[in-house]
Amino acid sequence: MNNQMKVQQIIDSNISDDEILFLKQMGIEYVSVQFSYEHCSYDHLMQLQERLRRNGLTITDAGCIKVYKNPAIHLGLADRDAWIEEYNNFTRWLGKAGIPVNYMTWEPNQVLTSQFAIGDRTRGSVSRIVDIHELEKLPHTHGREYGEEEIWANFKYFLDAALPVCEEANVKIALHPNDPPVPMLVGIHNLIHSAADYKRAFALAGNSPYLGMKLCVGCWLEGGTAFGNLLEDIDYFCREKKVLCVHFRNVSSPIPYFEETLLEDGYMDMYRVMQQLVNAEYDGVITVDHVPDFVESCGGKNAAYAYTIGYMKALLQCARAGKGQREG
Ligand SMILES: [Mn+2]
Repeated sequence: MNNQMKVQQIIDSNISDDEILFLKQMGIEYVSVQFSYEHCSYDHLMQLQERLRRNGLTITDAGCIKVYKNPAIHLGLADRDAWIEEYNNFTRWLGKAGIPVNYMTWEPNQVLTSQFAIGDRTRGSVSRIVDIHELEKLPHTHGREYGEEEIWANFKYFLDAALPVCEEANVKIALHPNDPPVPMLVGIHNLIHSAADYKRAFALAGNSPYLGMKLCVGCWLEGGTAFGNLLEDIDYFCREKKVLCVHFRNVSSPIPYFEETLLEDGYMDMYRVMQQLVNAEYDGVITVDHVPDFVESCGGKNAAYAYTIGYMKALLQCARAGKGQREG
């Protein structure tokens, strides 16, 4: 792979031939694969990789959501060792297939959302809307409160079991922030809700090169200054070689309330974000994260992806031109 930023798209493991062609038509060459649990096997991974390869697509990273967003691992439930073993097996398969990155997001309840609806800033599209004050009213999801120290102890337990396998397989873990990034919701402390939490996680891993991040611009913007300083953090974590993937997304404002918007409609100037990534010589993958739903009879979600990917690719080309880089 070349040493410039690579535009990637997230796909499901059950991707159709038409969807593969759609990616090719948009000029996508790199993919991130979300494996459904029934596809979670070495044979399926190899079959999919071969099928994608024939169509000019390279898998740069992959994960199985049921395994990496797993309450037993995150909360230290009775069957966590069995689930960590499943996680480690997935790491081993990725290693054998030459895919260098597995995922982790410490979200036993997955991404929390108030509603998917047309908002004030979504131009008539249904999009994700979060009102932290509403989410704060939700009851505990796992019977009791899981506090900060307990969650970090569970994370350490996971690292101790997973990192040696990562080293052996030469596969890194890309840790995504908690979304939305606030200290606690539904009775569970959120492991990663700030740039400082990332530094704590990396220190806990003994600064192993096998623990890195999915730098989710959307989460950084949701959290605002409580999360960190996005532009400075991009520079810092890129130079530390901790950024394994970038999620490119804009929101209307920082919490307590935000709507996911078109890239040009949120409160951040996404060109500055792209310039900062180019200036920091980030050479990994960059991917469109969530997109609003465009009207169904005009292409729906696919139209929204095509629009957003095109916008992101144009920003990348402009930022490279500004730096005197050529299209790579
Ligand atoms: Mn993200």
